[in-house]
Amino acid sequence: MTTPLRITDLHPSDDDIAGDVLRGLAATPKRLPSKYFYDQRGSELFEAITRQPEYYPTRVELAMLAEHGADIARAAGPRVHVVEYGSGSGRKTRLLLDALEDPVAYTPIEISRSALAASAERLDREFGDLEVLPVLADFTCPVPLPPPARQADSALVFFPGSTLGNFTREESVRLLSAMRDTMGTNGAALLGLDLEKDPAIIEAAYNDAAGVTAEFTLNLLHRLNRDVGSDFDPASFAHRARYLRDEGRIVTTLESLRAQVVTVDGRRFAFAQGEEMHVEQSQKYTDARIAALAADAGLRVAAAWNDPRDWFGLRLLRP
Ligand code: AVI
Repeated sequence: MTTPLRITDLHPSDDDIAGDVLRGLAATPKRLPSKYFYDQRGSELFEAITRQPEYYPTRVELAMLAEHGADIARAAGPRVHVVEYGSGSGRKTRLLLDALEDPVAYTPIEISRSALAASAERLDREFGDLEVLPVLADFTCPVPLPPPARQADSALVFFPGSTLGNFTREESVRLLSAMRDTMGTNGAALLGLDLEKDPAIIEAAYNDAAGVTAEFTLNLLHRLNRDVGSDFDPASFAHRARYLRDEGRIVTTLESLRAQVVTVDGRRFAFAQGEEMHVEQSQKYTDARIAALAADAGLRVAAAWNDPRDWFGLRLLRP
């Protein structure tokens, strides 16, 4: 029998879901935080989104990690301690770890204990020689890294999937600054970022024909009904995802299909017919936008890779 991996618990504070929902519904326009998409069903639906023909980011990024692995490894340097922000399916991590020269340790940082344990155990099984040091923490704050048994030359933060795009600009700068503190002065961060392109391609990616993204968005209401006792009627809301060209971002809303009242924790919130509640943004990037964001966090772009169509980019940021 294998011994379970030891998790370093930095005691992240629990989400105040009810408080966040009440504050969001009291705002004008109404909004709900996109981080609450990812309950178990939401995570499964997101995995299904990544397999839709219209949702190109995952496919393109996986191909890039396979294609540019040797260059990324050269730019990152040998004997790195890989620190992944969040834990996905592990497909991208596997490609990165396979490409790197003699990686010393792998630390996934996650706020969900079950997601953290699952991803750490999977990678531990697959990479027998690699030390896996999972940390239960909120990665939007600097995280003291557990020291590997074998000394690493540097830390490499890995944040794929263009997940940075789901944060506001202000939050992104804060997150990148926290990353800079976590990686140390000779560390780096490898980010996957979705690039600006033909708006029709982007809009299709967030409005797949099979309706998986719509189901993912509406699952938020089912999740809130279960976890905060709200009485949203998911059938009375519709998924809308629009690309705002001037801002280079997809904004996803839930549109109320009729005039209705939703009750949360004894408080009543009226929705007009056609009223849209903001639930997610997905920023798309240009080189100028990436450089400015990095600079605001005390980082610079040290290496860059794009796919042949310039749809998706990998960027290595250093202090
Ligand atoms: C996780 N995140 C980067 C995805 C995105 O593309 O913004 C979430 C998503 N929402 C709808 N489709 C995918």
